[in-house]
Amino acid sequence: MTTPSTPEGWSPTACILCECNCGLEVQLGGDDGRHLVKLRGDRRHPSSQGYACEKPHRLDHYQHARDRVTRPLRRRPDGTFEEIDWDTAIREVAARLAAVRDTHGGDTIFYYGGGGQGNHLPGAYATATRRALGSRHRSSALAQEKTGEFWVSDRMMGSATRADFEHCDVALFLGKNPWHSHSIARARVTLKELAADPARTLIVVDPRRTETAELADIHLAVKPGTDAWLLAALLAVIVEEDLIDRAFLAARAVPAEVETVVAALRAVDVAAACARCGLDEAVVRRTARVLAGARALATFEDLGVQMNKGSTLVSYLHRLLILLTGSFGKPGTHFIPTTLVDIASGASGKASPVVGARVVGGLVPCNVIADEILTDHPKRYRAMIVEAANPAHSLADSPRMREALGALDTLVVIDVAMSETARLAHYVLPAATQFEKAEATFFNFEFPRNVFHLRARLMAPPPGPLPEAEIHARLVEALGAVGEEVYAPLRAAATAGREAYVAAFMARVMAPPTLSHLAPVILYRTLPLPEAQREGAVVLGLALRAAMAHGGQLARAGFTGTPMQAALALFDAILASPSGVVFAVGDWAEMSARVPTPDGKLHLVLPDLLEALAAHLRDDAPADDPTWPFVLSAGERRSFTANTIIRDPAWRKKDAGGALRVHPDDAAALGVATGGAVRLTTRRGSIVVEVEVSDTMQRGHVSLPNGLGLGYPGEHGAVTAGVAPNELTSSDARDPFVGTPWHKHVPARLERLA
Ligand SMILES: Nc1nc2c(c(=O)[nH]1)N[C@H]1C(S)=C(S)[C@@H](COP(=O)(O)OP(=O)(O)OC[C@H]3O[C@@H](n4cnc5c(=O)[nH]c(N)nc54)[C@H](O)[C@@H]3O)O[C@H]1N2
Ligand SMILES: Nc1nc2c(c(=O)[nH]1)N[C@H]1C(S)=C(S)[C@@H](COP(=O)(O)OP(=O)(O)OC[C@H]3O[C@@H](n4cnc5c(=O)[nH]c(N)nc54)[C@H](O)[C@@H]3O)O[C@H]1N2
Ligand code: SF4
Ligand SMILES: [Mo]
Repeated sequence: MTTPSTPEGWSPTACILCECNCGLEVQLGGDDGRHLVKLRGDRRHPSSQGYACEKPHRLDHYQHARDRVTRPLRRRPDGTFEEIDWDTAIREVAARLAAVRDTHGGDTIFYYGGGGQGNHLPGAYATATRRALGSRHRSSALAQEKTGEFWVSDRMMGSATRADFEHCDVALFLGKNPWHSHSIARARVTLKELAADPARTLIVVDPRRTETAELADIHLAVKPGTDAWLLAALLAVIVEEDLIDRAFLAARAVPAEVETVVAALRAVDVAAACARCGLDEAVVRRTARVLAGARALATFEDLGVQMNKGSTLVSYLHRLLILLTGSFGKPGTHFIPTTLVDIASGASGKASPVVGARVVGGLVPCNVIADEILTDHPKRYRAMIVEAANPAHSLADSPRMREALGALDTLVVIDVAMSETARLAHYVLPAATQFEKAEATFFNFEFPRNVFHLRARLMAPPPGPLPEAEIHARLVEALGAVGEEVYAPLRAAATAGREAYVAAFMARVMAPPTLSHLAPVILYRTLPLPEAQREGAVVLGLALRAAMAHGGQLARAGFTGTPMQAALALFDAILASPSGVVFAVGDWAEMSARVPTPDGKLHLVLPDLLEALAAHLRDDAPADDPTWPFVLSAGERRSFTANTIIRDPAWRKKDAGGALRVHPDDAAALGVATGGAVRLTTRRGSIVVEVEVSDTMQRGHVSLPNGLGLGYPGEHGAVTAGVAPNELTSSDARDPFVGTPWHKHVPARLERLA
């Protein structure tokens, strides 16, 4: 095989099932030597250090999926697919997309996806295809979860932040269950350490008694959807009892802004707010004191609040909590990560062309995509490229999403499997799996030592599928955007060594008349690399950019000299480190100098969100509509869920049916027991679902897992395990600022089956 391995045949790679991308070691075997037969955590991986949860051990269900796409497919008029060869596929896809561009404008070609939890290089290469087509609008899953947080954080702190849970003394998880969903390195080790240490406090805000809440010192079981009330109450107590970190704010914030926010928070009626979120005022007050009294407070908000009513307001109040307690810029608190790729931009750009929705970080809100297509507006999206994503399943209101995808002139899907989205495509282009090409981790948010992992492929793809880098290179070439006239001189320069190559690349590609928009493909075609790492070519471009932007941090990690020297040293280290490398070393003391707001200050006042807070406090509409006595959280992370990355339900060792969790009293009232079934109805749809009676739930709150309800060809015909949550969600239930969905708060009804 093609990657360095130990004498016992262990080869380094990474888990692809959540953003942590823990380093793994794999033994290949089976009849064809291509099965992932044994997997274990890789101790040499600098951030996961041998850690792995239960999910990756059966990754062979991904590598050997029965619904793998192995040849390019073209849809026939009757809806069935025929296999075509790559030359035909590339020629026809390029011609169809070029026709859309020439008739309606490149901005009517929409791009969705670009990377899942473990594969991020497709999005980088797709930039070249998009630019060659003049496509401007795009989106990804981030625009249905994180854009609210990014947007407020960008305005307040100049960047998204992450927190240092390893060194905090107080940890707060807000609508986040890291025991299962992770998102921080070695999550369970860190959580257990927090729980075991009497000097440290673990606080969890979650309506459900989650696995993380079980470990917590303080579990605030809010009523679903009332986090804004809780945060307002916590902040109000901190202000009322004068627990704010005045010294920190004097040095870092604008005094008038502090006073404005303090005045706004004095208006909160703490007792009333606690009543709204169903919590005992004394407990909330005590929690506020613990948060404000922390030596170092680390916090994390996630989908429980980000996919819920008032999500952007909660993100704002959460940021106020971070700033008023001075929880930024010292060990154990928040920091601004150094990344090789800026995927967490909160900059607000041009509105979406049809709906006029706010675009954050260049991403159109997922919940308006169908509206951007199903209209006769001249600038509606006419064509779409979907890559490494499954929007027909993962976005709100699947029936309407299917209708929208079906209304496109051209839908091209680049995927490894015949996903729900691929089934609607005009062309399906089969991709190599993440073990058949080089791939990389972009969600590198550690601090101070930040890790980048380029993993070599474990095996060549079988005949048929191609790495996305190759697919995009062929598309860009078929569009006539670049070719040998550019490649040949760069290949010639490369024979004189990498420095000569970079000099030629800078002169021909990055200097005017620039070809920088095609740089990923040009690098892929011309930079000599070992076969097993070929798709890593674009990383050289990222290293060059990082050396210019973060020279000091690269230098501390040992990559010194001119930006070009540092970038080449870093790139060599990445290629030579099959288990990942520390590419940047940050410095807490520098964190103050690095706040990238225009005036270098932290900003507490966002007038639109202070207004939203005031409106929220005035709102006395009854929270409950008797037509819908239940709140459904649609899409919970559980032990064996990983979005739709593994489609084979046999992968899942627990909770095979993906049951609806229901409180014992609610189950008793319905006359249903674990394993029984009920009818679950929302404004959008109605389905029959298996029940798991669980005293971790509150009365009136039910939850469905994420990523289930996939059609899969089983050994004896098609199988579907569980239900697809977005058959039940509505796209208009969304945040007024950034359009993020309220998937965790779907009004619902349960009925006993006849
Ligand atoms: N096992 C597994 N891990 C994953 C993934 C996966 O599919 N499976 N997916 C990854 C991805 S893409 C993401 S974005 C992350 C998401 O990670 P999380 O956000 O942790 O995942 P969820 O389970 O969707 O939601 C978290 C919690 O929100 C709670 N919640 C529901 N309603 C409310 C509410 O009103 N208020 C509060 N405070 N909490 C509420 C739920 O009870 C749940 O425990 O997980 C990542 N990790
Ligand atoms: N109701 C509800 N909906 C949700 C959520 C929820 O909590 N509730 N959670 C949301 C969240 S946070 C997220 S992140 C999204 C995730 O949803 P999406 O971003 O749509 O991602 P996945 O479902 O993981 O789909 C990944 C696709 O990539 C394919 N794939 C795997 N490997 C490769 C590869 O190497 N190359 C290519 N080209 N394709 C590959 C898989 O076959 C699959 O079709 O779901 C969201 N949807
Ligand atoms: S924490 Fe995430 S990346 Fe690590 S082994 Fe588990 S699923 Fe894989
Ligand atoms: Mo996500």
